Amino acid sequence: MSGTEAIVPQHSDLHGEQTRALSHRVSSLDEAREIGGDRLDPAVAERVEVVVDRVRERIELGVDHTIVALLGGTGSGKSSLFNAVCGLDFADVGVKRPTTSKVTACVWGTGGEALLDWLGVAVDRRIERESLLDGETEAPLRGLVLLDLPDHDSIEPAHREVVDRLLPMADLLVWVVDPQKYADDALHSGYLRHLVGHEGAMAVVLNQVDTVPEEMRDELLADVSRLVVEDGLRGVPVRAASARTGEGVPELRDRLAAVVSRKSVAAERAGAEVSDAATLLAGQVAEREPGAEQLDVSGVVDVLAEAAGLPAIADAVGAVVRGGAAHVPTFGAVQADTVELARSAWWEHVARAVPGRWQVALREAVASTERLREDADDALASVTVVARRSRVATWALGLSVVLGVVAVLAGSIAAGVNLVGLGGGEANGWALPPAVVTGAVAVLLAVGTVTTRRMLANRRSERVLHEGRAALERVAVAGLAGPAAVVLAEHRRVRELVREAAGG
Ligand SMILES: Nc1nc2c(ncn2[C@@H]2O[C@H](COP(=O)(O)OP(=O)(O)O)[C@@H](O)[C@H]2O)c(=O)[nH]1
Ligand SMILES: [Mg+2]
Repeated sequence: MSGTEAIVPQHSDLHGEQTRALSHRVSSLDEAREIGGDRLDPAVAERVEVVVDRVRERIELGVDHTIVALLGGTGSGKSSLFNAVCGLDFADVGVKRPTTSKVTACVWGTGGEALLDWLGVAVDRRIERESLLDGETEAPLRGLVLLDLPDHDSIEPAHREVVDRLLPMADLLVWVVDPQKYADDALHSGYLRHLVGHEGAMAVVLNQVDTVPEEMRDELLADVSRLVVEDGLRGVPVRAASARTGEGVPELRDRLAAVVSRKSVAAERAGAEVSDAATLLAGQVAEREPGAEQLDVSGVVDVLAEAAGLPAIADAVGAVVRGGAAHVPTFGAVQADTVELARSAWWEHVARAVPGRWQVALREAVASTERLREDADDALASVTVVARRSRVATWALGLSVVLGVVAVLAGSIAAGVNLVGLGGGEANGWALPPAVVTGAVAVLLAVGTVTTRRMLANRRSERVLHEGRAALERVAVAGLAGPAAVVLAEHRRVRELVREAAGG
């Protein structure tokens, strides 16, 4: 068995489009349930799981085709019945078919190639039924794959294998017996007794009843039924037919049509179940996730910065550089209450976009108040707050004062004003140009130095503010926006999967 398992494809490989589509929807449903986890209402998750399991079981059998196999001993009339049901003359009648490669198949509709490949039906042993000429007469059998299997008494082990492979996928096994050999032990102990439990997918046809006198038919049918019951099979229908006269053939076709429609009803029901489960799941997610602007943490950064005294410190840095203050205060410890307020305001803004359990998940995912507070403190500690007066500026100002004094003295000499005993009280014209030049330089130097120092002060102040905010932003992103984005990405995935499960 293990040897054949390696080469036998999974049933899923054999299915047609309808089954694959349904299978994809079920997988989406299952994945959505799995990713959603405890963020879904447990009752909903459980219901979805039940649907997934049940529909998967159905999918195993495929929903595209209804597989019916005719089985029985040599000469019972399988091939003849096959032709009678198809209304074609395709299967070779009166020929022993000892090998499994000689399975003959008739497909109503199209597709099923993979299935027929797997069953080992040679390409020239396949025929498609249902042409335009048929009108609607063949419509009830649409999707049917009818198989004329090799004779079970021809080459037993190989045949057994075909039956075993077919069993899990076949919707109906029709055992064809004839009035001479219906009691054949090879049939009963070799096959029928092994099929207890599969009664729902079995039927027995007593073929060639045209060879049995009318008055003996009931008795014969009763005898066949008795043997079937003795095999342990209960509720398996036993019907008479004749491939030669056509008697019982319409009833057999009706039975096959019933199996086909039962299968398509089951497929439809499975599809509807998946849709219902998808609707249930859709109620567990929002129609969209909060956008980037809702995840923005600048409000939190504002509060943290204010609480730590960042703007005041930045101002103080500026003041020191300008020369108006002596020292800069240190960052204050951020209060837990303040952090908690900012944190919950942020969370509420983000979480209100998603249903309750996702809200809880978001709250659990983001950093705790304590954590945020500690991280904010650490982050601010790493911000470099250097503030000192510029020495160059101090020297430049000093120089401008000296130059100013020189200019005033030179001016007094020029004007002949006896300021400090210089110039002898007479106007000295030569001193005027140096006085004006020195005075102008002194003023320019003073104005330039003050302006430059103010500019430097602003720049330093802004830099502290910027660095501090950047550090706090990293904390807020790592503690709030980052973890929330992970939860919301999963929310998005669940939402998308639910949409796929719903069928587009
Ligand atoms: N009288 C009679 N002969 C039949 C009937 N069905 C098949 N046969 C004949 O039985 C022989 C074997 O038929 P076939 O379809 O090849 O049986 P298979 O070996 O089970 O495929 C052929 O000669 C058929 O003509 C039937 O309903 N009545
Ligand atoms: Mg045959």
